[in-house]
Amino acid sequence: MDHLRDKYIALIAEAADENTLEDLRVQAVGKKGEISLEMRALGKMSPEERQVAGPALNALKDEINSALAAKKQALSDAALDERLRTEWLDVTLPTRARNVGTIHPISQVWEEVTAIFAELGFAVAEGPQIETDWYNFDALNIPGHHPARAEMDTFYTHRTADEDRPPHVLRTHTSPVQIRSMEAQGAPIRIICPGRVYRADYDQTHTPMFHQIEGLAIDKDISMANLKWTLEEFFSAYFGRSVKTRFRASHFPFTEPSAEVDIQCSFKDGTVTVGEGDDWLEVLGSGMVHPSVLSAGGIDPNEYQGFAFGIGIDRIAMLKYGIPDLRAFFDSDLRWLRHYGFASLDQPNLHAGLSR
Ligand code: 2NL
Repeated sequence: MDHLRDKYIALIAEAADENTLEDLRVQAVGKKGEISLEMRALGKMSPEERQVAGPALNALKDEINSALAAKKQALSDAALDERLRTEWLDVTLPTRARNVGTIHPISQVWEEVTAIFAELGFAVAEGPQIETDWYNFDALNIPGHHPARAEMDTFYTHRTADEDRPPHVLRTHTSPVQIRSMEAQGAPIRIICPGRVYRADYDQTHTPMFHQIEGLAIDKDISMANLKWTLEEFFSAYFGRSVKTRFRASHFPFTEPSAEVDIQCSFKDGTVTVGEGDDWLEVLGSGMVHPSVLSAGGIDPNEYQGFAFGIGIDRIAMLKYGIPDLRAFFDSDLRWLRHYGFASLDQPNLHAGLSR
C-alpha cells in the first residue's frame, strides 16, 4: 500500500494536463485499477486481516481521489492564470482612427430649408427625375414652340428613328412634382419640392445637374402678400437674422404676375453679407400660379389661386456657408468635403440653431 501511495502521489504531482490525470485515475481507482483489484482481494482474506486492510485501502482510495481533485484544480487554476497573463487588453488605449464621413453642404441646406418650411406648414413632395415633356413643359404653360423650351437647354432621352413616342426629358425644374401633387391631392395644397434638376449648361456658375426647391401654396384667397411674408420669414430663419426682400416684375410662363426676388445684402472687400447694407442679390423666381397651370393640375382657377416660387439650393448654400466655387460641390474632393461638410449629428432643426 505504501508503494502504491508513493507511486500515485508522485505520478499525480508530475501530471502536466487533465488527460494524464484521467489516465492515472483509471489506472489507480478505476473499475480495473490497481487499488480496486486490491479491494477485490479483501474477499480472500481472513476477517482479522480484512479488518485492518479494508479501512486502510479505503483511506488510500480517498487519499488518491483527493490528490486527483487537488491536482485537477491546480491545473485549471494554472490554465486560467496563463490565459489572464496572455489574453489581457489595455482598455485605456485610444481607439483606432476611423474615417468618418461628412454631410454635404447641399444635403445640409436641403434639410435646413425643409425644416423651416415644415414649420410654416409645408409638406414635402418628391417625384421622378426623368419626366414626360407634358409634365415638364406643356402642363407649365410652355408649349412646343415656346422659346423657354430651347432656353432651358434640356437633356432628352435617346429615341431611335423608328420610335414614334416623344422622348422623355431630365426635369429642368421640380415644377412637374407640383403638377403631379395638384393632380393627386387637389386644393387646398401647401408643399415644397426639393430635388435634383438638369440643364445642359456648364461654366463658372452653372453645372448640368443642380438642386432646386420649389414651393406651392394654393387656396381660395392666397395673394402676393402671403408670398412676400412667407419668403421673408424663410430667409430670416435661414440666414439667422432679419432679411428684407425686393420684388422686381419679371416673366415666367407658369406665373402671372411674376416676380424675381432679391435679398438685402452688402458687398464689402469682395465678400457678400446677407441681411445688411443697401445692395440686392437675386436669389429666386416667383409669382401667382398661371390659371392654365392650375387647370393642367386639375384645379379650377375660378375657385382657387396661389403662389409658387423656385430657389436654387446650391446658390443659397454658397451664400450661407461662404463657398466660393459652385463646381467644387461635385468634385468629390475629400479635403473639400471635410472642410465644408457637416457632422452627421448636426441635424438642422428650429431648436438647434435655426430660428424664426
Ligand atoms: C427660378 C424660377 C420659379 C415657379 C418656379 C411654379 C411651379 C408651378 C406653378 C407655377 Cl407648378 N410656378 N414654379 C414659379 C416661378 C419661378 O422658379 O428662376 N428659380 C430659381
